[in-house]
Amino acid sequence: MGQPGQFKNNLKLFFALCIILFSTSCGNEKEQPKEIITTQPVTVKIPTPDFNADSAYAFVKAQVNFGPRIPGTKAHERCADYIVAKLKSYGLQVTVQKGTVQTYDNKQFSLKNIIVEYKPDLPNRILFTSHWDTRPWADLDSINKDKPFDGANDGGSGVAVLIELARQLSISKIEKGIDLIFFDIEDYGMESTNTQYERKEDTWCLGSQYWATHLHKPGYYAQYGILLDMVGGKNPQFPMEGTSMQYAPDVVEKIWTLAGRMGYGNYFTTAVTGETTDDHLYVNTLANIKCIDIVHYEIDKHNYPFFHHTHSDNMDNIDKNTLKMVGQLLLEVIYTEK
Ligand code: AHN
Ligand code: ZN
Repeated sequence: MGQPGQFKNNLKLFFALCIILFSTSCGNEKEQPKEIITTQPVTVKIPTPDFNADSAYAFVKAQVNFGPRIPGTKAHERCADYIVAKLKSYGLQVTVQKGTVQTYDNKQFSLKNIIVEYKPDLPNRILFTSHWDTRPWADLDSINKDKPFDGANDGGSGVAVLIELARQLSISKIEKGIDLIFFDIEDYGMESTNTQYERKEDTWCLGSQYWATHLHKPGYYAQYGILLDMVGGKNPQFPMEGTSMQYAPDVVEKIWTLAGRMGYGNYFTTAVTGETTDDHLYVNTLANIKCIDIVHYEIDKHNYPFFHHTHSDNMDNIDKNTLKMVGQLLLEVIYTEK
């Protein structure tokens, strides 16, 4: 509350201010700079482009049309050629890493990890990955367990999102190092129900294990990586995956917060799964690069979705809206990252 004396003082202050204002607005007119010069650099955010889900959908279909991309088959070989040719057609720098691996059932396969380097000379890099091979058997189905399946989602969807991302990068002006790695032979692993063999760990993800122990560039480093696995299903759930939470909780936090801000919070939930084995495990443990997994997982069933490693993993269960959501999220990651 004010007192009578203070009112007088306030009045004096008012007149003093009037005099100052009058003198500065009239007397010093010629000395005033016309523009305000600040020392702050002006940062203009490049608007994030629209991820094209129709393109991504077409890339899933093109892969499925080759037939199951099983190591050692013609379809596998043709699909590798297709991915490489597509990426090169965008004018991007593409490297094919070749190697030989042995599977748990003692077969030898030559593998191809397909690598895109966007702005290879920039030191700050983000890595995006997915596997492009498909599992040789629908062993989680109730029928025809020994027959192959289309792998539209498990194999097809992640690759399709990354090809569309590559296309977007090729027409962008973004000053950020980005690497895309399409890992081979992820899905030739031993199921836990297979009692014929002794151990199951490390029988999966042979392409990523090979890459992590034979980096395409010595000392290769990325700030973090994001793995896509089964990102094309209807009404998906992308909970926080346990292995990602163990090795890269800050990255999970960041990406899920961004997804929430984009309105995807109903799909990118904060439930945490158990630790799963997927390509990101070896990026974390063998290459020492923080990597998270965006993977469709049904938290209530403690399992992958119904189509996983079954004959239902076909085009009928691919949803453009899901491809759009995941693709747009990755573009937003790229366009907001410093
Ligand atoms: C295991 O079943 C141990 N890993 C499965 C990772 C995977 C396979 N994701 C898709 N296909
Ligand atoms: Zn699989």
